[in-house]
Amino acid sequence: MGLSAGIVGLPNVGKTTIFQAITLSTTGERSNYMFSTTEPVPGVVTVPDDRLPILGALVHTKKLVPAQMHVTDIPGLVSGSSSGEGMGIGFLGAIKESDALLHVVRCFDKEGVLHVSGTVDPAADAEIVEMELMQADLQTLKRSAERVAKKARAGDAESKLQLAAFEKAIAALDGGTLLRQITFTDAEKKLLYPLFLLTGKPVLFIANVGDDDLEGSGKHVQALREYAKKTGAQVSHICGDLEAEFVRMAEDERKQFMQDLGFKESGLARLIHRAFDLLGLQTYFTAGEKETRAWVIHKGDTAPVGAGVIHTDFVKKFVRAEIYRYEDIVALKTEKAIKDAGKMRLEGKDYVLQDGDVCNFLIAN
Ligand SMILES: Nc1nc2c(ncn2[C@@H]2O[C@H](COP(=O)(O)OP(=O)(O)OP(=O)(O)O)[C@@H](O)[C@H]2O)c(=O)[nH]1
Ligand SMILES: [Mg+2]
Repeated sequence: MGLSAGIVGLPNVGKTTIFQAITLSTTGERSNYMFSTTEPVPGVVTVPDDRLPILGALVHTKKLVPAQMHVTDIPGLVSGSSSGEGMGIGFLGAIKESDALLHVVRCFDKEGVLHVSGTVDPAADAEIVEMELMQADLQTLKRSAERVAKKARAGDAESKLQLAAFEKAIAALDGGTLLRQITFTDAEKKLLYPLFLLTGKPVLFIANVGDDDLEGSGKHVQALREYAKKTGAQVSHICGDLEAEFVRMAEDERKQFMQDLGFKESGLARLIHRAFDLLGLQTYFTAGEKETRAWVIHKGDTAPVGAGVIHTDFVKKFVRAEIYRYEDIVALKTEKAIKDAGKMRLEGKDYVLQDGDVCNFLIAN
């Protein structure tokens, strides 16, 4: 499954810095002037999971394949972007199909780094960007409403339903409410889905903190947390500059450095885990000598749906699954011991997969 997220925010707040940190790359232009990113840049994030190498070692695997997530770094948004200021909003098309938005907000004070409105004000800064996203959604909705209005007036039932859903969304946005704060019926959601509206997507605010607030407890992060709470979003903090440094270090050096700083997990791992929570995702594994791999699915997915992530055909051709728990192999060491202990389960098509299940799917030919 192609889990994806778009990175948004004001110019010069550290979007590209964080993009590089989480994709462990040096792709893209990172610099201290506004609009250094001029077009969308795609990247791949490897989802960190401490369990994968442990599981791989226990089954004597040749290859570890972690789960991946796609991210796109885009140019900064400013007040008026939706009417052509700055770089405009044409580039938003590149993130319209994202499952979530990562909204980077500057929470570091540093005189040398220019701020688009002069002062660091996380709540106001976040709001500026969200207003532009609202304008972008309004433009999309109004265009779509116009398109269906004629048929709706002529009595076409489907068009009437579409128009009603679009108008409900337009009214919300006109009243200053983000679409993620509105409750839509399943039928309305279905009608709105093809419009890929941005403010309806789940948002994880990334508080880009300075090295003087690695805990994320300073006033800027606090202000952002309040804003997020008010608007139905979540916050994770990360020090972009520091994490971008980690990327250049060898693994041992990085571990030592993190230990010295008292980090239990890297900002990257914390961020990904928050994104997983936000999107209702979880991980199951397949484990064998050839390959041991982490797969990302939604909480509540049944075994055939989970198998479908490996190959779409598997949903239909699913027969049953042999499943054991990651904790069981850690405790018992071998699959044989798991079987002997009666902990290898056979599950059918109604089984709901759990985070940390190790699965072997039996598929019909
Ligand atoms: N002190 C400090 N500076 C940072 C941090 N993150 C980014 N910066 C600096 O902020 C400036 C802008 O960083 P970028 O990552 O290019 O910002 P951006 O949001 O991608 O900017 P645009 O693409 O122009 O919108 C650079 O000079 C970075 O070194 C941070 O955590 N702390
Ligand atoms: Mg950039």
